[in-house]
Amino acid sequence: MVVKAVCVINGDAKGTVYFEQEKEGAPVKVTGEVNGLDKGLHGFHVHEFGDNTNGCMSAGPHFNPHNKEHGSPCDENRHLGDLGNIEAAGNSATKVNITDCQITLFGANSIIGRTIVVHADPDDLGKGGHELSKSTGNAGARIGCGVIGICKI
Ligand SMILES: [Cu+2]
Ligand SMILES: [Zn+2]
Repeated sequence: MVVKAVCVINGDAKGTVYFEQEKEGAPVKVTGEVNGLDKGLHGFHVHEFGDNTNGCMSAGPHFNPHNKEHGSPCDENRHLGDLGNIEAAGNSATKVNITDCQITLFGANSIIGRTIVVHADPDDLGKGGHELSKSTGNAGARIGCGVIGICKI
């Protein structure tokens, strides 16, 4: 059974991102676009809580149910929510087109009800040597966010 979800991102960065998973265990396709980003890479993560009562800050840390270190989407040792970066070209909308094999829309570790956060700076994917590299990728301020919700198939 296919599951689809959607996230409306608000803040200095605004956009809409869709999630689609054909069945439990299948990769999740993440597509959409984000506006208002400066040229370059911007960290793009699922954060733990679907709580935006204090803006993007109340979304908590990166979603990390397996107690791993921050990493790249390709790493085995990564937070579940680590989706890497999206790359803005400058003046046009930034396309999001990610296929991820770790996030899921099924079960206890579903990302539905959690928050997508877009950051001001590049995610160094855990390899930057900064004190924050292994926790946040040193991706800087949270410039846009939104809660992931179930959408019509
Ligand atoms: Cu983040
Ligand atoms: Zn992380």
